[in-house]
Amino acid sequence: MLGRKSQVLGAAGFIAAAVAIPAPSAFASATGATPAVAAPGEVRMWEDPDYTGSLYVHTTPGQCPAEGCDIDGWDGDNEISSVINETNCTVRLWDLDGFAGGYVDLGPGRWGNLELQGFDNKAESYTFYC
Ligand SMILES: [Ca+2]
Ligand SMILES: [Ca+2]
Repeated sequence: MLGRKSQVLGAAGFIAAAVAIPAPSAFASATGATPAVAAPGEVRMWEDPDYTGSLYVHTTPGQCPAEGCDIDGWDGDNEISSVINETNCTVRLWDLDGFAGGYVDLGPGRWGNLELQGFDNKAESYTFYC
């Protein structure tokens, strides 16, 4: 497991180092950053504020059982910092796996810094309420 994480970080570092920096916007796209958008009906959750870093969650309510979905323990638990909710549902982020512990409800819209909701780097699972 440790090796996998190191490989990911290593690849990202190599790309960043190899790219010339003509302009900030070009730099962002050249590093393979995902666009800070979600398609209608989707929820996306990123590692860092302002929809940057790794895109850890990319889902729709239809892909989630009624009780909720897990955030991967290696790629996302306690790391989510920004969310775009392009559904008509509320997505409840849970502090713990298994839809337990404290939570925050995010209605439709853009949530660029979960620190403002007191929920930065906390979510481990989530449930849709539609
Ligand atoms: Ca984070
Ligand atoms: Ca989890």
